[in-house]
Amino acid sequence: MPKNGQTQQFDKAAFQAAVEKHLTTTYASTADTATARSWYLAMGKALAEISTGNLLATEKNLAEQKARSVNYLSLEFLIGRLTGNNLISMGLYENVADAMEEMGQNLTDLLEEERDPALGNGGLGRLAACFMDSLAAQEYPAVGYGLHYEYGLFRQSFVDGRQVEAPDAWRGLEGYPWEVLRPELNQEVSLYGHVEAYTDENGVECRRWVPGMTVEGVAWDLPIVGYDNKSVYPLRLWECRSNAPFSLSRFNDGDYVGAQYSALEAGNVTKVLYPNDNHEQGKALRLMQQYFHCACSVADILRRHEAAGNSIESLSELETIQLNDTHPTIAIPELMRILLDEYKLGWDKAWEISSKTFAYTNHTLLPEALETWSEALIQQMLPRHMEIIFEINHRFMKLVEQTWPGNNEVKRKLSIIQEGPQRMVRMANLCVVSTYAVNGVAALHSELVKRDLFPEFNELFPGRLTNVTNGVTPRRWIKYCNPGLSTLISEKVGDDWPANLEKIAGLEKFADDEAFQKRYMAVKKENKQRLADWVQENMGIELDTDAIFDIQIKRLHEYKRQHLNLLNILALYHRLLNDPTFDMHPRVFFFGAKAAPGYALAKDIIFAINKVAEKVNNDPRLGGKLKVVFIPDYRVSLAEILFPAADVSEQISTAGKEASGTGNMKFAMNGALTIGTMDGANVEMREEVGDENIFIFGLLVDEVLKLKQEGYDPYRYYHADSLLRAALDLLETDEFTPGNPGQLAAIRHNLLDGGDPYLVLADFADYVKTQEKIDAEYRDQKTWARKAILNTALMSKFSSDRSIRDYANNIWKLEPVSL
Ligand code: CJB
Repeated sequence: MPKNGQTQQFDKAAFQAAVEKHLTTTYASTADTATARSWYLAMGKALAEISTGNLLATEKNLAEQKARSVNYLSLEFLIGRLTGNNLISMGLYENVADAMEEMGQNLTDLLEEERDPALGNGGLGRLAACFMDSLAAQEYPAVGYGLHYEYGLFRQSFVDGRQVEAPDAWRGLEGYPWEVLRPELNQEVSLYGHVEAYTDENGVECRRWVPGMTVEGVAWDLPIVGYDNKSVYPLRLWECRSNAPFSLSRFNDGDYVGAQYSALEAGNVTKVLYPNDNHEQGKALRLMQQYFHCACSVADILRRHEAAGNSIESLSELETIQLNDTHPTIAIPELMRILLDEYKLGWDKAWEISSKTFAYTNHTLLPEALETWSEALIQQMLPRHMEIIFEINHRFMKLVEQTWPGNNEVKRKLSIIQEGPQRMVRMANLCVVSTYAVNGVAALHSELVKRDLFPEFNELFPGRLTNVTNGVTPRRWIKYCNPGLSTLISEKVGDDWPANLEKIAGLEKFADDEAFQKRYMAVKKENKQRLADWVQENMGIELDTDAIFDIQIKRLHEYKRQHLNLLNILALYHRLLNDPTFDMHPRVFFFGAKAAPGYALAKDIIFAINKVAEKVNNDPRLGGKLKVVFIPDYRVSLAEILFPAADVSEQISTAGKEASGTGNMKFAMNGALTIGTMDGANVEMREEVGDENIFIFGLLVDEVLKLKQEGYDPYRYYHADSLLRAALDLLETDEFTPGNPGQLAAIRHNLLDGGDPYLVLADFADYVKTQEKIDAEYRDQKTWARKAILNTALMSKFSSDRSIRDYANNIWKLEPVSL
């Protein structure tokens, strides 16, 4: 296998000819008149010629070898820009830069022309993207299955400090250069209708679905290019096209209006990504998206399986299907339906195959994020699936009865069907019952899944519930986004660390080397300058790179506690103005976060931070010590500038609420020190870097539970702590909204009278104290450098290559296959 070099034959003249050909024939432009965008598109198309060839070769090889594969089903893949990353994986970055230079084009500038494919909301979608990268890098056979949304996650801007959403047409008019249409893979997807009983030619009583309508699934492949190898795996994204006019005669008379409405909806199935993170959205169209995604993907998996000459009985030996959260759960009854109604395997055989094929990842304990769908809705849209779900539950309830005879309480709790005025299907329960493995995403989270979310399931199915700690790809999140640090690392440990992150531990012995510390901090400074330049250019705010760059970037959510960060900023503001003895090292607090459009308090928090920013950034009394920058439209391409520039990483969720976090890992790899709670993967990061190299504060999981049980009273903290009181009371005044007092009061109200559900006030004092400690320690740059270097050196566990190896060895039982 080639090592860390160019993995492709590269013929510069042929490549340049391909670029020119696309410039003229695909984009109707000429070399003398083309815009930078056309050059970028033509270059992308020329590169896609290489990746598509390798994708087809990989597909053929895997089919011939009858290789066992994983199918990663996810409603979200937050891949970010592909061009730069793919060039690195292909080992062609320098070659292409040179080829383009000869054509009068600067590669760095062209890369800026690419819009982020934002086909995901946050951590869950980004994890899926890192996992695809790690599967390809290690050549574990895989197909990613997702949706080809016409509009990705909304674009965010601020108007007078408030979030405004705009549609994200990520493909532009011209389409995305890396995607290839796969017309031969189209699928027809059924919806609505009814179920009928019939007797087959052998006299067997059967059931079948008579659909009310069908839509078409069109496959688009994006190439996932293996780093330093030739394999290219497909990220297969399904686009829904409604084959209207639909056959009215196939509808029940009574459902005429509903059916037309449904047909209109069906034409919109893949229009837009639902913008909720950690919150379910019980809309019919969302269920339709989920089913459409699953129906296309399951059919494609079966097509591949059969085309390679394999029998249906061997499905679970050759294919495994990983469900990324419960969003693709309906794939389970879909596969059962096909095995029962089309292959006529009978329940026991169908169940044996299906339950050995699926595995499920849980990403959250938050009750509002655990999906349930009304029985009535499933019944209407997917009547045969509802029958199958009932049958799965019926058989499962028998098992529960055997285990806990006569115990209706436990039955009620475990049942896939939640009784009530409106019966609901609990998708997580369906997953646990119907899969061979269920994993949480960090050690603590997986323990809580076993202890608090599914204790009885854990008893019933010993060994099924397990852990795979998340990780992030070091290719995008170190090598590509932090070239300065990458050069430094390669110099010390060799240049194969991006594929073998264990090697990075070799930096540990340089942590006390003063010369190395200086160079490491010089790289940090350059990265801070790059961010400061971006902020100056795009926001008109001038920043001092000697200040501490303190960054919190993630979705806006109460449990992530951006408002705890804000309260500390208010406390600093108060002290700078009122306490003549107070001293602080200059600090810039950066935020980047989108709020779900319907999440009022999250939007209030954005507004408050923006208003506070406006004031503190322009208040001469603060002597430039305090700056607040809310980066608009936070996305992967901005994350690539932010992570390398951070001194301090904010990971301050209420203990027990953040399943893992993955931004925490990207920060630490890039040499930021974490201020964090004992939550999610922070716990394991602390184990790796040691307590002295991370700033842990706040209540522990069990302390949170205990405090809540005892009856948490936020006013107690308010009355006892004058600094907290000052910070909170500022929100009532017009200090930040001149002439309009009370505009920021909703946050204060939520924390005091709303019961402070995420214990912001309980953790405030410890947070402030820990931030003071950071302030003091930053002043000793040598010690700080040592700690930062150790963070980089000790992060190898958090490579997504390790996560994927854990899945492959412990769950999927997958072997690499090289091309
Ligand atoms: N997560 O991004 C989401 N969306 C959800 O709906 C549920 C969970 C996040 O998944 C990440 C990847 O596992 C975790 O790191 C993160 O803690 C979790 O909130």
